[in-house]
Amino acid sequence: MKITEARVILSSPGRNFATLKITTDTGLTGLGDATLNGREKAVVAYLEEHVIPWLLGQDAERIEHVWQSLYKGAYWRRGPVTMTAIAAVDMALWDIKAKQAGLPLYQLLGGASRTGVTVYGHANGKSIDDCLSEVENYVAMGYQAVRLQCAIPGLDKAYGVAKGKLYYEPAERGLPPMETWSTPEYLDFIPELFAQARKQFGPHLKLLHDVHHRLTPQEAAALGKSLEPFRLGWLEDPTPADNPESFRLIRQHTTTPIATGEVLNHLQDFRVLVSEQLIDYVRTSVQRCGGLTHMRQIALFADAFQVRTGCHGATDLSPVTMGVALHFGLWVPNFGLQEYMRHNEETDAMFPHAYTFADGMLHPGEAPGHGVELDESMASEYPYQAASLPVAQLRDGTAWSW
Ligand code: GCO
Ligand code: MG
Repeated sequence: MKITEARVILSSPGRNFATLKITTDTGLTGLGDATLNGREKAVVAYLEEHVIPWLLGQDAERIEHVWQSLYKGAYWRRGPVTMTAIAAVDMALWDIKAKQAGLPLYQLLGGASRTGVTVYGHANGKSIDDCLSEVENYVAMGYQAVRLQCAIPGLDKAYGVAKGKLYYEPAERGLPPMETWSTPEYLDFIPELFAQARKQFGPHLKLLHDVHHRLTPQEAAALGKSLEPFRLGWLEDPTPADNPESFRLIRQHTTTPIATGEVLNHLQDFRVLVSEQLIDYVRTSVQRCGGLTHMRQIALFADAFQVRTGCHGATDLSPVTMGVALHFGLWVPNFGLQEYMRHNEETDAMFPHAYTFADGMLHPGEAPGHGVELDESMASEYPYQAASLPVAQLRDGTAWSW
């Protein structure tokens, strides 16, 4: 089955998405997600200039061969742009293979290991009360796990709090917005948020929190310790994950479960984190790490060390990624939890999908392929708008991790 056409479709139904559409000589088509938030056009250029010319004429059935050729053939290895571009191709080819077989993708992976994919919602608030009432809304919708992000008294902005409740989106049009960060205020405040949440919601609701890379290992260890009485489901990205050895210090001091790796994109990035059991959940996603082909490898490696999946699923991962992630999550033996930051109505309408939500779980559905399509005429009505993620500074102007 030869690849006859491959195109990137940019759209912005409230936020930007880059979607790769691959067509074959059988008429079967497949979709992959190529969105890299705030750096979309770098991936589009990588695909259009360097990947698509080679892809045309390749055999769509040889997914592994295409993956290895794109990865090894670039000579330059890893990195978010390369791995997102490869992921888009990989997702589209798995979509085609499953459509060719007439099966939902999870059946090709080995079938369902569970009845559904448990997801967590993103509750955010301007105060503790505001945040807890958002948690209540998620519980009312059936969620069994909720991540709590709250404004910090004394700071103008904090990750995860803003514009819209259900549809949180950090990127803003134009140049990057600036946020001020201060660790002492944050460390003083967060334990109180979780003390109140645990008291209000009892022992069983899974409560999560994203530090968003802002602490030093020592500060992260201290935070993990102070949160132990409230038994979090996980503490996410407590310190930047690009120095995996720094998680040793966190691990030595706290039993709070740790999730990391949404910005990582290769098995080698996780080798120390996983093999030394420094983390409990791997956060990378099918979209960030070269697609299903490589995500499988990372997940099965993690399984050998009792580390589970906790895949990234923010709004910048399009419904195409969500579709593939759900087939993966339904199959993968060491599934942990899947993030589900809901898309806005326009996005859901633009990407008609087979996945459905019930009782705190998503199910990928039974449509052949990954079950997500793109309404191209609608996409053409929502053109790409340049947008950037915020950048953070300390009060004295020092650049900080956002
Ligand atoms: C999360 C993430 C996101 C990122 C976003 C950046 O855990 O959901 O941290 O919200 O900030 O994906 O594009
Ligand atoms: Mg995160």
